[in-house]
Amino acid sequence: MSGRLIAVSNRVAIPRDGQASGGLAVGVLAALKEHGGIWFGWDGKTTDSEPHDARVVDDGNISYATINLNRTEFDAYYNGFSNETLWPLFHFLLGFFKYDRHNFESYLRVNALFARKLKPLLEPTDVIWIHDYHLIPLAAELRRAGVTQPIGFFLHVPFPGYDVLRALPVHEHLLRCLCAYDVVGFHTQRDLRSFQECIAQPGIGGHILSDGRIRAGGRMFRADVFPIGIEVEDCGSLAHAHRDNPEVKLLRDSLMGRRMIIGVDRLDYSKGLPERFHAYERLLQHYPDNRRNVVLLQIAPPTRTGIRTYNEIREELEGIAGRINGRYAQIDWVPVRYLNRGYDRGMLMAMYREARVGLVTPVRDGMNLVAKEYVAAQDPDDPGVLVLSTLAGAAFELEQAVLVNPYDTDGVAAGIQTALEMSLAERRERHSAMIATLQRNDINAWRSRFIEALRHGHEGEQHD
Ligand code: GDG
Repeated sequence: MSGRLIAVSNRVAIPRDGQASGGLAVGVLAALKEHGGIWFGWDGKTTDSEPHDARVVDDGNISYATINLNRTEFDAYYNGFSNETLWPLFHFLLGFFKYDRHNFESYLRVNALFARKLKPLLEPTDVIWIHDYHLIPLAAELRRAGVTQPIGFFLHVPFPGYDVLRALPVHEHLLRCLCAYDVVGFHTQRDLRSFQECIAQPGIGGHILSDGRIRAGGRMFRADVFPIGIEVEDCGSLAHAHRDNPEVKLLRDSLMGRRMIIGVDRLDYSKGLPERFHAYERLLQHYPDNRRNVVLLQIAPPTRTGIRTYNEIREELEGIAGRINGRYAQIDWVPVRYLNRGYDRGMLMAMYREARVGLVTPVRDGMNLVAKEYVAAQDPDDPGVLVLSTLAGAAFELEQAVLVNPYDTDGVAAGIQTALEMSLAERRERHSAMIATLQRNDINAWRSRFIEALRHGHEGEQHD
């Protein structure tokens, strides 16, 4: 069976000339190029009136179909239910979790709107691939509208165990929505096991069959693990190509031989940034030889600025960085360089390569692509060391990183010290093992496996 691919995500990343895209966009675009199809989603704009029908822009065999959203509805669907309810819940961070049933109703209405605007664009042989927690009810809405094509869902964030999920008053509703898919994909075995645990609860009554398929809600579907990867060679070559970019040179010169530790994260509480800054301070306290000799470069572009918690974490970090610099800085050395902005992808890769340590310490993360990009961007002859949180999905694959628990301030400080002291032979050995893992499971393997599962899963069986 072959047909077009219809990718759906909250935002559509339309490629812009001369700008390298990263992460999910690369995988989705490569899949769309191979199969032809549509990328459908929100255009990033809001209106005070009724949203318009999908506007379609064609580029070769790919069409970008976008809609706008009503401002009030968007606020409740995106800032409210998606990011103040589901995001903290799925990251096990109940201290940040809020629930408001009006936001949930908007979430359902926006999903119904997506279904209404997408349906007229569909052809009978299409397969539909829906991305992430913003759109969990979309398949159920499409089914209600009579769509019978294969529909897959990939969750980019972790899936919590039942004892966490049940904090959400409407958890059973969402679990039933997930049963409307043909394939549900997660980053790790752990997420899959949590999902199976939730689906098997009496309120849903799902049965896990011996071949891993699930029977629930009068349907049969597959849930499986598809760990997202990266374009490994591309990271390395971008890093190399941007080596002499004037800003990269400026960075290199400014280090004056000091060793750099790099962190790159959206400014989000799940990324463990305050904990990381505290651990770096502990490093300077407990291993004083590092004073004057290391620099922490933290790049943290702001996101979700419509949500108060995100502005609070920004202020908190500025406070901690200021305190560390106030306590330790000397006339010619500032220990923390905290940059609250984003950089071009090539420049980012080159900065990864300049860093002796990649510090990736989320308190919870679905996968974490920065960890993988950092490894791929290194010079294989003189690679830096990845210090990685055990609570990131990437830790299940990158076993040769220095693994740390982000809540253990002394442990992270010790992990950074281990990385800084590591011999060249050991750095090379760990790096080449991790590169082999990344190559085996790159971004193309991820999207091919998912689409294969989606097409295949739909051929044999349907309803039980
Ligand atoms: C979600 C899940 C999962 C960051 N700063 C800049 C920049 N970035 C790029 C990185 C990387 C991407 O953004 C971030 O990806 P992560 O995976 O680290 O984190 P999330 O954004 O939270 O992504 C996560 C992912 O989905 C994929 O499934 O791994 O667990 O939370 O590619 O390089 N890119 C540029 N400038 C920046 O300043 N150009």
